[in-house]
Amino acid sequence: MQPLLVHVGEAWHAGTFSIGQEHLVTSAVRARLERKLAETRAAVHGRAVLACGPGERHELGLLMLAVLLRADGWDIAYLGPDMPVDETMRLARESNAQLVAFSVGTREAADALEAGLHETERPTNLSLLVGGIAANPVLAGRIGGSYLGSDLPKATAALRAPTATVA
Ligand code: B12
Repeated sequence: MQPLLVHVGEAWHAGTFSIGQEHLVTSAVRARLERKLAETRAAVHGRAVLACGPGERHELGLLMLAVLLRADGWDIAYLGPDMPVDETMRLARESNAQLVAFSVGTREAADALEAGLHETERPTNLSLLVGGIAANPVLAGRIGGSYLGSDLPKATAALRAPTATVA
C-alpha cells in the first residue's frame, strides 16, 4: 500500500490528482487497515498505545505499524491523528501499556511532541518509540526514546525482542 499512497499523495500535492480522488484512495486504504486492526489475536507482548503527535494528520504509516504489531501479538490502542501528548501518556499509564509509539510527519509536530513530552510525567516502565518522516535518532535521543527507522516489519521484529532493545 505504501508506494500507492506516496504516488497518489504526491500527485495531489503536485495538483494532478484532485482532493476528492486523494481522499477516496486514502479512505479506502484506511478502511482496509482498520478492518485488519479489528481482527482478534492473542496479545502476548503486552499493550502498545499508538498516536500521531500534536497537529499531525499523516496517520497511514502508524496505522500500518498498528496492523503489523497486532498481527505480531500486541494489544493495540490506536488513537489516530493529532493527539495531545499528555492525553496519550495518561491513557498509556491508566491502561498499563508497555509501549507508546508516536508518529510525526512534519517539523511542527516533532517540535510539539518534544515540548509535550518534557512537560508530561512518563512511567519508568513505559518504552517510548518515535517514527515517521520527521523523526530521526536525534529527536529520539532528545525525548529519551527509540527510533527504529521506517522499515515496519523490521521495527516490529525489533520490538518483539526483550525490552532492553528499546530505550
Ligand atoms: C498523503 C499525504 C498527505 C495526506 C495525509 C492523509 C492521511 N490521512 O494520512 C494529507 C492530505 C492529509 C496531507 C496533509 C499535509 N501534508 Co502531506 N503528504 C502526504 C504524502 C504524499 C504521503 C504520506 C503517506 O501516507 N505516505 C505513506 C506512508 C505509509 O508513509 P509515511 O507516512 O512516511 O510512513 C512510513 C514511515 O515514515 C514509517 N512510520 C510512520 N510513522 C511511524 C511511526 C513509528 C513508531 C514507526 C516505527 C514508523 C513510522 O512507516 C511508514 C512505512 O515506512 C507525503 C509525501 C511522501 N513522500 O511521503 C506528504 C508529506 C508528508 N506532506 C507534507 C505536507 C507539507 C503536508 C501539509 C502541511 C500540506 C498542507 N499545506 O496542508 C499537510 C499537513 C497536515 C498535518 N498537519 O499533518 C510534506 C511534509 C514535509 C515535512 N516533513 O515537513 C510531505 C513530505 C510532502 C512534501 N514532499 O512536501 N498529506
